[in-house]
Amino acid sequence: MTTKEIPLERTFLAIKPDGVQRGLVGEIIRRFETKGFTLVGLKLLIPSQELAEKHYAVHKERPFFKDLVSFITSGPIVAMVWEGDGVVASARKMIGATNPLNAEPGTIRGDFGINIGRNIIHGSDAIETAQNEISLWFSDAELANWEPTIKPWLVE
Ligand code: IDP
Repeated sequence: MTTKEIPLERTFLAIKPDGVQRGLVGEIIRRFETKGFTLVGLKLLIPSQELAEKHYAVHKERPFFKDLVSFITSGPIVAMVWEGDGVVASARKMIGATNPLNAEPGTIRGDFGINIGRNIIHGSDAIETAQNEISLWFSDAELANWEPTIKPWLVE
């Protein structure tokens, strides 16, 4: 069986320090794996101040910026790149609304969070943002170009 050619799309996801501390790493990875997306990059790191400030640069003028950067650099995070058709928008749906109190049950934030400053996971909000975030967090050598053997059973 062969699969039709579908343009590959990638997104950047990061399990924030609260998600790691609460032991949610396995649960979160499981959700994206069982959905059918492909993991192409994965590392655990404590982000530097510089990296965190670059990542959240768009929020520089917001009142919560300082606390956000200080939180994101406070402990290990799990940085990931996932691949699959429509993965950027689909991952955002699976993550849920920014404020976990508004996030639907069944989403990661809806199932595991109660506070906007502790919302467990980051996901790129658009294809272009994803491309920028992936190159900010990962070198080309850290990304694996591979195709799961199960693909014909996932994609027509
Ligand atoms: P997103 O993570 O759902 O894309 P953004 O609006 O891009 O949401 O905000 C980035 C992050 O900044 C959020 O995930 C959250 O951690 C934090 N944040 C956003 N708004 C607030 C706020 O009003 N108070 C505290 N933290 C906030």
